[in-house]
Amino acid sequence: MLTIYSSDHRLHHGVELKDGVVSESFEKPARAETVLAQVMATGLGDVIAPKSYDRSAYIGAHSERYVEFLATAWSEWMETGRTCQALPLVWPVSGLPSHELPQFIDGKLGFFSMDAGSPINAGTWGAVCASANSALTGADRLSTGSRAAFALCRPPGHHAGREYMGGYCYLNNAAIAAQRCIEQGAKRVVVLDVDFHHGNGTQEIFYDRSDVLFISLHGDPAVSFPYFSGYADERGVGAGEGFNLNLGLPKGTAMTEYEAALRLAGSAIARHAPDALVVSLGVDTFEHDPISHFRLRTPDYLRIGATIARFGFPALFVMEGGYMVDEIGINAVNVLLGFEGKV
Ligand code: SP5
Ligand code: ZN
Repeated sequence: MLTIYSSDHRLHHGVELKDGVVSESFEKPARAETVLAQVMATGLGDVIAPKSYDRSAYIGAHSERYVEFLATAWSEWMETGRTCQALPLVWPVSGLPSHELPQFIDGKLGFFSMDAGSPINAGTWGAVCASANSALTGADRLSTGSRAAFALCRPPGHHAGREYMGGYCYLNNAAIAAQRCIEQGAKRVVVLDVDFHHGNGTQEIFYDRSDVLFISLHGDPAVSFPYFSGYADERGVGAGEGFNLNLGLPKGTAMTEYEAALRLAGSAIARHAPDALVVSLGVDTFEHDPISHFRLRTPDYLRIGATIARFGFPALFVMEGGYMVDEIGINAVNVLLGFEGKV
């Protein structure tokens, strides 16, 4: 299986508010390095750099003004004389009267975010573009007949909505790839999200569409980030009604229950009969993940990959979360090896 990877991910090294203190984010460069090292060590296949894409390739999943904000936020932040990373601190929640776009960067940061998990610094936009371009390059491989590809994206993308960043995400790589598949001729696409967290951004982007079916397996939002989406009654709207499937799972979920949910996903995928399957591949479902609470073990990831292969559709794997850096490589690549039948 081909891997698409850019060392430009290193340009982004974010901070995170943890227990009242700003410190290094769980979402750090070593994550992608560890996955790449495991791709090489297992001989998964060739590794190539992403192609370049025009910004217009991100529109469709995102609004133009949001992409413009991401591209210019750091320079606007610096113009105010600050050199620390830019973090939002105020949000237009439903009880506040104005949802107009502010002119000042502090207001814009809140307007275009869902949380303070996506800091912006000098290298963020460069890394974000390389990440999205990796997913686009993978989508183009599928469109030209490949059975599978792995976009080793960093930063991740599935929490990013049409007009907001959050949860370590900026551009929604999986949604951008799914949209690219449609634009390149796919009639139907499925995005299957196996990251521990609900893929709220991907859900939002395709919520009113019947061509892209979104399925997410995740920690019950009553007790898990992102808390405000991921429930079973979120089934899509308008033409998209019935094309969104949320499978929330309780704390402590292990492989037996996880596989049952994956089989349910498989039935829904078969009914949709997609031309391409985009897998939002997070391995924060791991038993030792520092921010999650499922109990999947390293060999379980081989079975997840084998199960996805049995669905029988061309698959683009897009890297999302996974924060146990020592094991993120073996767990992520196990899914890919399982898919390839190399078990
Ligand atoms: C892509 C992805 O997996 N994003 C996840 C974003 C999660 N953000 C919330 C992190 C909360 C961390 N809580 C720390 C608890 C440590 N015991
Ligand atoms: Zn996650």
